Amino acid sequence: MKQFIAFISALTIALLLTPAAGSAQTDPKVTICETAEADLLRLYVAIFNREHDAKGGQYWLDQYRSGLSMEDTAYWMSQGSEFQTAYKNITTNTGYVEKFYRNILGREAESSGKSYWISELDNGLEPHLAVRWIAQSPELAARYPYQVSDCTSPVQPVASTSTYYENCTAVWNSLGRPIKVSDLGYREGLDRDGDGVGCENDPR
Ligand SMILES: [Ca+2]
Repeated sequence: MKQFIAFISALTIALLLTPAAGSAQTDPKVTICETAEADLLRLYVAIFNREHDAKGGQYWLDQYRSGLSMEDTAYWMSQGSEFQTAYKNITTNTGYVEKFYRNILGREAESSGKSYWISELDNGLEPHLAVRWIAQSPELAARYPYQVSDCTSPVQPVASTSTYYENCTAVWNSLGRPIKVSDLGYREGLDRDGDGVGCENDPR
């Protein structure tokens, strides 16, 4: 029954989390009380490829505080449409790892990390658990240094890494060129063929 309720909740939140076009991608209106909750917000970044909004962030914090493990949280987050859509065309473990690095860490995988995670997946690690552990890397913590507060002060957004381009027109207006995987604001939605370069053509 508990699993069923969690499933229904995940479906609900998957609908809630579908971002409206042009909506702000960062909202600080949640509070965190322990380092694990900062990890949870970074897991949110890793799964959804964006920072939390108030509703989504609070929902998953509530689930976690109700006893859902970080592993189960990663699982149920990954059942949402955003994760499923982002990875639906992936057919190999190499493909997963390359995309995890781009989406989560915003860069291409170095060879040692790439071969490590491929072998973990080859040995049966489920993709959502790879995301769960990559989300705990010091590298992601440095990009999203959410501060544990007194449980009442909102988490501050990470302005320097929250660059968001609604579409290719916004990319070209800002950069004057295509957006690369190493650029802040790169996301899969801007790079349909997934080659690491988005908005190849100036749409203006
Ligand atoms: Ca492309």
